[in-house]
Amino acid sequence: MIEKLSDEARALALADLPEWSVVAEPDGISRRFTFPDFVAAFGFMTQVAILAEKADHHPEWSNVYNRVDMVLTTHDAGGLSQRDIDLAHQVDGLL
Ligand code: H2B
Repeated sequence: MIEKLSDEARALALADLPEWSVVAEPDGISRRFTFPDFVAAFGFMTQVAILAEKADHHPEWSNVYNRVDMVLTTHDAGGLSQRDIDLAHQVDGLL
């Protein structure tokens, strides 16, 4: 069973993810992505979907035209876990 990160591990991990913000409800991290248009935004979402499915770890997200809002949280852990940190790095690597 995956566990929530300790406060210490969380602080360390977030220092390496400067574009991500902590959100309280659900306990996780969020980032807004803006693209030139819908096609670019949806192409990004397609790439993230492939990564997420491979990792069996899925974002909470929404899309409005050229904007994608993403929250990473681990339902199985009830909050932020290493899986979210790993996926955030993979997502950042797509940009
Ligand atoms: N994604 C996220 N974000 N959190 C989870 O706890 C989670 C998931 N659990 N994707 C996975 C799927 C689980 O439901 C399946 C059965 O492995």
